[in-house]
Amino acid sequence: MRQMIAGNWKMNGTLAGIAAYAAALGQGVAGVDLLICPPYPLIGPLRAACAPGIAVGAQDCAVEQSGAHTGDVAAGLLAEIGASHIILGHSERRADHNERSALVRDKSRTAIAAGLTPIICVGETLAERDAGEAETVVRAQLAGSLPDGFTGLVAYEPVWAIGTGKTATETDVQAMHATIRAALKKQLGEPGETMLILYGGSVKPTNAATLLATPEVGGALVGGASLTATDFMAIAEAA
Ligand code: G2H
Repeated sequence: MRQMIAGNWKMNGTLAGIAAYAAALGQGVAGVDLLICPPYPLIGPLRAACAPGIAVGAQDCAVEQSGAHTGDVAAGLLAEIGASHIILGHSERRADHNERSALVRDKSRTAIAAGLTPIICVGETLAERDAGEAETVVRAQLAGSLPDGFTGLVAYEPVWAIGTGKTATETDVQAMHATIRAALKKQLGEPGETMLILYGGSVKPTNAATLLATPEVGGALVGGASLTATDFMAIAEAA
């Protein structure tokens, strides 16, 4: 199965930097799906600058389809300007904006109705892991965040490994991805058997090959290392 390497620029990137970044990605890497999720204002310009085979996505959307919601952005508009995917339920949104799994599930329904493919993020904090609750927390997030009949991707991002330089060990990743696979099969039936499960959390060129070769890892969600096109391409080449 083809792996996906997705870049999450978070609140980084400039309009001035788009052309050089897109040029460095070129046609991407054969056999690997590439996706870049920049801040909202850069989605259209990045879509225009990148080769058609490189997907562009968003990092969030409103739960409503339209209306009086100042500052929010509609999923339909994101699709109209060229987004094909959308990250939902990232731990930074769960923590900074108090997003609960029920909201992530509703946003996912809105995004799918607009034609976007969601990447739903789940992951435990260090305190939850230390308390032996990592699997319970992740299972609960999956149960609460994925709507019935969900079609999309899941990303496992242990909160303690995000932007910290700490990466989960191969053993941690393999165990949690197996837990997620079992939960997806139970929750979704047959589609859950092949749904891609990305790993995210300090993925970089030096650890990508090991992580991407781990059973049940269907690709990577890359934050910091996606800001430099050469690092992002090196990760994609490791897939
Ligand atoms: C996890 C990841 C991308 P980083 O948030 O979603 O970021 O690779 O910087 O840990």
